[in-house]
Amino acid sequence: MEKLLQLQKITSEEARIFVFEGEKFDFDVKRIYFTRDVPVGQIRGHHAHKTLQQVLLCPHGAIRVTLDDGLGNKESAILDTPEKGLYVGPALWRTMEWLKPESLLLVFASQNYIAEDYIRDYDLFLGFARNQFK
Ligand code: T46
Repeated sequence: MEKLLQLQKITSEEARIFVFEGEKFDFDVKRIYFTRDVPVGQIRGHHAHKTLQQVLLCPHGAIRVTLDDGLGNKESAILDTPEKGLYVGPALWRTMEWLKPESLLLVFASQNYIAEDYIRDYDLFLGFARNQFK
């Protein structure tokens, strides 16, 4: 379920540059956004998407991402280095816990914001997840 991706690190004079080439995406990126100014300890998410695909990066700080496929499988990954990305496909209930101050969650998404793509009720999500594999 969990798919960690490795960014290329380029160390140049007095800088490190992190690169994630387009062909590593399983989808065309339609939208990029980031979440910041979240207090340590706050847990966001608590939803799934019906179709949205994303790659999550934490270029600064540390964020724990937990994914639940609604079929009994739950996995967590700590994004605590700019070298790691996490692919998150559809039909995964996700939570993101801010572990360090000033942590930044950068999201590359396959489609524009569509409120109807969200499932925010866990019981509805369980039904959705089960139907996916019928
Ligand atoms: C995700 C995780 C990883 C908008 O009006 N437009 C937008 O483009 C977005 C992204 C959000 N919103 C509204 C919808 C909610 O009322 O802003 C509020 C908070 O959004 P959301 O519940 O999506 O926030 P997070 O931090 O729980 O989730 C975010 C992404 O939005 C979501 O797609 O999978 O990061």
